[in-house]
Amino acid sequence: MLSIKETADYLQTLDHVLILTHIRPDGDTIGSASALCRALRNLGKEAFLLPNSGITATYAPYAAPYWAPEGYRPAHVVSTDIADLALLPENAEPYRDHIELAIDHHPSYSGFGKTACVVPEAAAAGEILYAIIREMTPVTKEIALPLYVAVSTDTGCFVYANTTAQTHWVAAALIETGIDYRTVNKVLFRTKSKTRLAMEARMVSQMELYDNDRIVVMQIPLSLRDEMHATEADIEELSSLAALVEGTDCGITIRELAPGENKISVRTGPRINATAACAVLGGGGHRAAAGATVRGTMEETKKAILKAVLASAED
Ligand SMILES: [Mn+2]
Repeated sequence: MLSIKETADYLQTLDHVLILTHIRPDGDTIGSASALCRALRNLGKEAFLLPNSGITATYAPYAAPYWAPEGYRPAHVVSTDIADLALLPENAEPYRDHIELAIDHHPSYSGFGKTACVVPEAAAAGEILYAIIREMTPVTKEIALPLYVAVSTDTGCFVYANTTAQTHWVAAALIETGIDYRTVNKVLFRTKSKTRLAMEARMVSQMELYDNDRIVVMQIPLSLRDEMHATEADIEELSSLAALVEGTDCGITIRELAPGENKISVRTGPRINATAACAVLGGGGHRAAAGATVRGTMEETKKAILKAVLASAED
Protein backbone atom coordinates (compact mmCIF):
# COMPACT_ATOMS: atom_id res chain seq x y z
CA MET A 1 0.00 0.00 0.00
CA LEU A 2 1.34 3.42 -1.00
CA SER A 3 1.03 6.66 0.96
CA ILE A 4 -0.32 9.82 -0.70
CA LYS A 5 3.22 11.09 -1.32
CA GLU A 6 4.46 7.74 -2.64
CA THR A 7 1.47 7.57 -4.98
CA ALA A 8 2.20 11.07 -6.29
CA ASP A 9 5.87 10.16 -6.82
CA TYR A 10 4.90 6.94 -8.57
CA LEU A 11 2.39 8.64 -10.88
CA GLN A 12 5.07 11.13 -11.92
CA THR A 13 7.20 8.27 -13.26
CA LEU A 14 4.38 7.11 -15.59
CA ASP A 15 3.51 8.15 -19.15
CA HIS A 16 0.91 6.90 -21.67
CA VAL A 17 -1.57 6.25 -18.89
CA LEU A 18 -5.05 4.79 -19.20
CA ILE A 19 -7.45 5.45 -16.32
CA LEU A 20 -10.33 3.07 -15.58
CA THR A 21 -13.71 4.00 -14.06
CA HIS A 22 -16.32 1.62 -12.65
CA ILE A 23 -19.47 0.18 -14.17
CA ARG A 24 -22.52 2.49 -13.94
CA PRO A 25 -20.10 5.35 -13.34
CA ASP A 26 -20.94 7.90 -10.65
CA GLY A 27 -19.61 11.38 -9.99
CA ASP A 28 -16.76 10.09 -7.85
CA THR A 29 -15.22 7.66 -10.31
CA ILE A 30 -15.65 10.06 -13.26
CA GLY A 31 -14.59 13.17 -11.35
CA SER A 32 -11.55 11.46 -9.84
CA ALA A 33 -10.43 9.95 -13.15
CA SER A 34 -10.96 13.19 -15.07
CA ALA A 35 -9.03 15.24 -12.52
CA LEU A 36 -6.14 12.76 -12.54
CA CYS A 37 -6.09 12.75 -16.33
CA ARG A 38 -5.97 16.55 -16.42
CA ALA A 39 -3.18 16.60 -13.82
CA LEU A 40 -1.08 14.09 -15.76
CA ARG A 41 -1.57 16.08 -18.96
CA ASN A 42 -0.58 19.27 -17.15
CA LEU A 43 2.68 17.48 -16.34
CA GLY A 44 3.22 16.95 -20.08
CA LYS A 45 2.17 13.32 -20.08
CA GLU A 46 -0.21 11.46 -22.34
CA ALA A 47 -3.25 10.25 -20.40
CA PHE A 48 -6.78 9.10 -21.25
CA LEU A 49 -9.90 7.61 -19.67
CA LEU A 50 -11.12 4.30 -21.01
CA PRO A 51 -14.52 5.01 -22.65
CA ASN A 52 -17.34 3.95 -20.32
CA SER A 53 -20.58 3.17 -22.14
CA GLY A 54 -22.58 3.56 -18.92
CA ILE A 55 -21.80 7.27 -18.60
CA THR A 56 -24.92 9.40 -18.10
CA ALA A 57 -25.59 12.90 -19.39
CA THR A 58 -25.06 14.13 -15.82
CA TYR A 59 -21.36 13.29 -15.76
CA ALA A 60 -20.46 13.04 -19.47
CA PRO A 61 -19.28 16.67 -19.74
CA TYR A 62 -16.57 16.16 -17.12
CA ALA A 63 -15.04 13.18 -18.90
CA ALA A 64 -15.60 14.42 -22.46
CA PRO A 65 -12.11 15.91 -23.00
CA TYR A 66 -10.38 12.73 -21.85
CA TRP A 67 -11.85 9.66 -23.57
CA ALA A 68 -9.21 7.46 -25.17
CA PRO A 69 -9.32 7.09 -28.95
CA GLU A 70 -10.34 3.75 -30.44
CA GLY A 71 -7.51 1.22 -30.20
CA TYR A 72 -5.41 3.24 -27.73
CA ARG A 73 -2.51 1.17 -26.36
CA PRO A 74 -1.48 2.40 -22.91
CA ALA A 75 1.81 1.71 -21.19
CA HIS A 76 0.25 1.94 -17.72
CA VAL A 77 -3.23 1.37 -16.26
CA VAL A 78 -4.63 3.08 -13.16
CA SER A 79 -8.11 2.71 -11.61
CA THR A 80 -10.07 5.25 -9.56
CA ASP A 81 -12.90 4.42 -7.12
CA ILE A 82 -12.98 0.74 -8.16
CA ALA A 83 -13.24 -1.67 -5.21
CA ASP A 84 -13.38 -4.96 -7.08
CA LEU A 85 -12.69 -6.40 -10.54
CA ALA A 86 -16.39 -7.30 -10.76
CA LEU A 87 -17.02 -3.56 -11.11
CA LEU A 88 -14.94 -3.21 -14.27
CA PRO A 89 -16.89 -2.26 -17.37
CA GLU A 90 -16.82 -4.92 -20.08
CA ASN A 91 -14.29 -3.10 -22.27
CA ALA A 92 -11.87 -2.96 -19.30
CA GLU A 93 -11.65 -6.75 -19.08
CA PRO A 94 -8.41 -6.91 -21.14
CA TYR A 95 -6.74 -4.83 -18.41
CA ARG A 96 -7.96 -6.81 -15.37
CA ASP A 97 -4.54 -8.38 -14.74
CA HIS A 98 -2.61 -5.25 -15.65
CA ILE A 99 -3.91 -2.60 -13.24
CA GLU A 100 -0.75 -1.16 -11.74
CA LEU A 101 -2.24 1.30 -9.33
CA ALA A 102 -5.69 1.36 -7.72
CA ILE A 103 -6.76 4.56 -5.98
CA ASP A 104 -9.82 3.89 -3.83
CA HIS A 105 -11.65 4.56 -0.59
CA HIS A 106 -13.74 1.41 -0.18
CA PRO A 107 -12.96 -0.66 2.93
CA SER A 108 -13.91 -3.66 0.80
CA TYR A 109 -11.15 -2.92 -1.78
CA SER A 110 -10.17 -6.41 -2.93
CA GLY A 111 -6.45 -5.87 -3.62
CA PHE A 112 -6.45 -6.40 -7.41
CA GLY A 113 -3.95 -3.64 -8.19
CA LYS A 114 -0.22 -4.38 -8.35
CA THR A 115 -0.06 -1.53 -5.88
CA ALA A 116 -2.70 0.70 -4.35
CA CYS A 117 -3.48 3.86 -2.44
CA VAL A 118 -6.59 3.11 -0.39
CA VAL A 119 -7.85 5.52 2.26
CA PRO A 120 -11.06 4.12 3.81
CA GLU A 121 -11.54 7.25 5.95
CA ALA A 122 -11.93 9.38 2.81
CA ALA A 123 -15.55 10.22 1.99
CA ALA A 124 -14.77 10.07 -1.72
CA ALA A 125 -11.97 8.90 -3.96
CA GLY A 126 -11.93 12.56 -5.02
CA GLU A 127 -10.68 13.49 -1.56
CA ILE A 128 -7.68 11.17 -2.03
CA LEU A 129 -7.05 12.41 -5.56
CA TYR A 130 -6.98 15.99 -4.31
CA ALA A 131 -4.24 15.10 -1.83
CA ILE A 132 -2.26 13.18 -4.46
CA ILE A 133 -2.60 15.75 -7.24
CA ARG A 134 -1.53 18.69 -5.09
CA GLU A 135 1.76 16.85 -4.51
CA MET A 136 2.22 16.63 -8.28
CA THR A 137 1.05 19.86 -9.87
CA PRO A 138 -0.95 23.02 -9.06
CA VAL A 139 -4.69 22.31 -8.66
CA THR A 140 -6.15 24.36 -11.50
CA LYS A 141 -9.86 24.99 -12.05
CA GLU A 142 -9.90 22.22 -14.70
CA ILE A 143 -8.70 19.82 -12.01
CA ALA A 144 -10.78 21.27 -9.17
CA LEU A 145 -14.16 21.15 -10.90
CA PRO A 146 -14.29 17.36 -11.47
CA LEU A 147 -12.84 16.84 -7.98
CA TYR A 148 -15.65 18.96 -6.55
CA VAL A 149 -18.15 16.82 -8.45
CA ALA A 150 -16.49 13.69 -7.03
CA VAL A 151 -16.51 14.83 -3.42
CA SER A 152 -19.94 16.47 -3.46
CA THR A 153 -21.73 13.54 -5.11
CA ASP A 154 -20.26 10.83 -2.86
CA THR A 155 -21.35 12.84 0.20
CA GLY A 156 -24.81 13.77 -1.10
CA CYS A 157 -23.64 17.40 -1.12
CA PHE A 158 -21.86 17.08 2.22
CA VAL A 159 -24.69 15.58 4.27
CA TYR A 160 -24.09 11.81 4.32
CA ALA A 161 -22.50 10.29 7.43
CA ASN A 162 -19.19 9.82 5.59
CA THR A 163 -18.68 13.62 5.48
CA THR A 164 -15.85 14.81 7.73
CA ALA A 165 -14.05 18.05 8.51
CA GLN A 166 -11.42 16.91 6.01
CA THR A 167 -14.12 16.65 3.33
CA HIS A 168 -15.06 20.26 3.98
CA TRP A 169 -11.40 21.37 3.97
CA VAL A 170 -10.96 19.75 0.57
CA ALA A 171 -14.18 21.31 -0.73
CA ALA A 172 -13.07 24.72 0.53
CA ALA A 173 -9.72 24.39 -1.21
CA LEU A 174 -11.47 23.40 -4.45
CA ILE A 175 -13.92 26.31 -4.19
CA GLU A 176 -11.02 28.71 -3.63
CA THR A 177 -9.69 27.92 -7.11
CA GLY A 178 -12.68 29.84 -8.48
CA ILE A 179 -14.78 26.99 -9.87
CA ASP A 180 -18.50 27.50 -10.50
CA TYR A 181 -19.59 25.24 -7.65
CA ARG A 182 -22.97 26.99 -7.32
CA THR A 183 -24.09 25.71 -10.70
CA VAL A 184 -22.81 22.21 -9.88
CA ASN A 185 -24.79 22.21 -6.63
CA LYS A 186 -27.96 23.44 -8.34
CA VAL A 187 -27.76 20.99 -11.23
CA LEU A 188 -26.67 17.94 -9.23
CA PHE A 189 -28.53 18.39 -5.96
CA ARG A 190 -31.38 20.86 -6.38
CA THR A 191 -32.79 19.77 -9.73
CA LYS A 192 -34.82 16.67 -10.62
CA SER A 193 -36.45 15.77 -13.91
CA LYS A 194 -40.24 15.43 -13.89
CA THR A 195 -39.73 11.77 -14.79
CA ARG A 196 -37.52 11.25 -11.78
CA LEU A 197 -40.00 12.93 -9.44
CA ALA A 198 -42.77 10.71 -10.83
CA MET A 199 -40.59 7.63 -10.27
CA GLU A 200 -39.87 8.71 -6.71
CA ALA A 201 -43.60 9.17 -6.06
CA ARG A 202 -44.29 5.63 -7.28
CA MET A 203 -41.41 4.15 -5.27
CA VAL A 204 -42.70 5.87 -2.13
CA SER A 205 -46.30 4.81 -2.68
CA GLN A 206 -45.18 1.19 -3.10
CA MET A 207 -42.51 1.02 -0.40
CA GLU A 208 -42.54 -1.84 2.08
CA LEU A 209 -41.55 -1.77 5.76
CA TYR A 210 -39.99 -4.59 7.78
CA ASP A 211 -38.37 -5.22 11.18
CA ASN A 212 -40.82 -3.16 13.24
CA ASP A 213 -40.86 -0.51 10.51
CA ARG A 214 -37.11 0.10 10.82
CA ILE A 215 -36.21 -1.28 7.40
CA VAL A 216 -37.69 0.19 4.23
CA VAL A 217 -37.54 -1.48 0.83
CA MET A 218 -38.07 0.43 -2.40
CA GLN A 219 -38.05 -1.18 -5.83
CA ILE A 220 -37.31 -0.06 -9.38
CA PRO A 221 -38.56 -2.78 -11.71
CA LEU A 222 -37.78 -2.53 -15.42
CA SER A 223 -41.52 -2.10 -15.96
CA LEU A 224 -41.45 1.18 -14.02
CA ARG A 225 -38.48 2.46 -16.02
CA ASP A 226 -40.23 1.54 -19.28
CA GLU A 227 -43.58 2.96 -18.24
CA MET A 228 -41.96 6.29 -17.31
CA HIS A 229 -39.58 6.28 -20.31
CA ALA A 230 -36.83 6.94 -17.78
CA THR A 231 -33.21 7.47 -18.81
CA GLU A 232 -30.19 6.32 -16.79
CA ALA A 233 -29.83 9.89 -15.55
CA ASP A 234 -33.42 9.75 -14.22
CA ILE A 235 -32.53 6.65 -12.21
CA GLU A 236 -29.02 7.28 -10.90
CA GLU A 237 -28.71 7.93 -7.15
CA LEU A 238 -32.39 7.01 -6.66
CA SER A 239 -31.10 4.64 -3.98
CA SER A 240 -30.64 7.61 -1.65
CA LEU A 241 -34.43 8.02 -1.45
CA ALA A 242 -35.13 5.07 0.83
CA ALA A 243 -32.76 6.39 3.49
CA LEU A 244 -34.97 9.47 3.93
CA VAL A 245 -37.94 7.67 5.48
CA GLU A 246 -38.48 8.81 9.08
CA GLY A 247 -38.25 6.11 11.72
CA THR A 248 -36.15 3.78 9.58
CA ASP A 249 -32.40 3.18 9.83
CA CYS A 250 -31.99 0.90 6.85
CA GLY A 251 -33.02 1.81 3.31
CA ILE A 252 -32.85 -0.95 0.72
CA THR A 253 -33.33 -0.22 -2.97
CA ILE A 254 -33.67 -3.06 -5.44
CA ARG A 255 -33.26 -2.13 -9.06
CA GLU A 256 -33.96 -4.64 -11.80
CA LEU A 257 -31.04 -4.27 -14.25
CA ALA A 258 -32.25 -7.03 -16.57
CA PRO A 259 -34.72 -9.87 -16.09
CA GLY A 260 -33.14 -12.08 -13.40
CA GLU A 261 -30.42 -9.56 -12.49
CA ASN A 262 -30.88 -7.00 -9.72
CA LYS A 263 -28.74 -4.26 -8.21
CA ILE A 264 -29.18 -3.82 -4.48
CA SER A 265 -28.22 -0.62 -2.66
CA VAL A 266 -28.25 -0.51 1.12
CA ARG A 267 -27.99 2.66 3.25
CA THR A 268 -27.82 2.13 6.99
CA GLY A 269 -27.48 3.77 10.40
CA PRO A 270 -25.11 2.50 13.13
CA ARG A 271 -27.28 -0.55 13.99
CA ILE A 272 -26.59 -2.29 10.70
CA ASN A 273 -23.32 -2.84 8.79
CA ALA A 274 -24.24 -2.39 5.14
CA THR A 275 -20.95 -3.84 3.85
CA ALA A 276 -21.32 -7.00 5.94
CA ALA A 277 -24.88 -7.50 4.70
CA CYS A 278 -23.93 -6.95 1.05
CA ALA A 279 -20.82 -9.13 1.37
CA VAL A 280 -23.11 -12.10 2.04
CA LEU A 281 -24.49 -11.54 -1.47
CA GLY A 282 -21.09 -10.99 -3.08
CA GLY A 283 -21.05 -7.21 -2.88
CA GLY A 284 -19.30 -4.59 -0.79
CA GLY A 285 -18.83 -0.89 -0.14
CA HIS A 286 -18.82 1.16 3.03
CA ARG A 287 -20.27 0.58 6.51
CA ALA A 288 -23.21 2.90 5.93
CA ALA A 289 -23.59 2.49 2.16
CA ALA A 290 -22.98 -0.67 0.19
CA GLY A 291 -24.30 -2.62 -2.76
CA ALA A 292 -24.38 -5.91 -4.59
CA THR A 293 -25.56 -7.30 -7.90
CA VAL A 294 -27.66 -10.43 -7.43
CA ARG A 295 -29.19 -13.04 -9.74
CA GLY A 296 -32.82 -14.07 -9.26
CA THR A 297 -36.24 -12.48 -9.29
CA MET A 298 -36.83 -9.22 -7.48
CA GLU A 299 -38.82 -11.11 -4.84
CA GLU A 300 -35.99 -13.62 -4.25
CA THR A 301 -33.49 -10.77 -4.13
CA LYS A 302 -35.60 -8.92 -1.56
CA LYS A 303 -35.81 -12.01 0.66
CA ALA A 304 -32.05 -12.58 0.40
CA ILE A 305 -31.01 -9.04 1.27
CA LEU A 306 -33.53 -8.78 4.12
CA LYS A 307 -32.13 -11.98 5.60
CA ALA A 308 -28.55 -10.69 5.26
CA VAL A 309 -29.43 -7.30 6.74
CA LEU A 310 -31.25 -8.82 9.71
CA ALA A 311 -28.32 -11.16 10.33
CA SER A 312 -25.91 -8.21 10.50
CA ALA A 313 -28.23 -6.03 12.67
CA GLU A 314 -27.16 -5.48 16.25
CA ASP A 315 -30.51 -6.36 17.82
MN1 LIG B 1 -16.62 6.68 -4.33
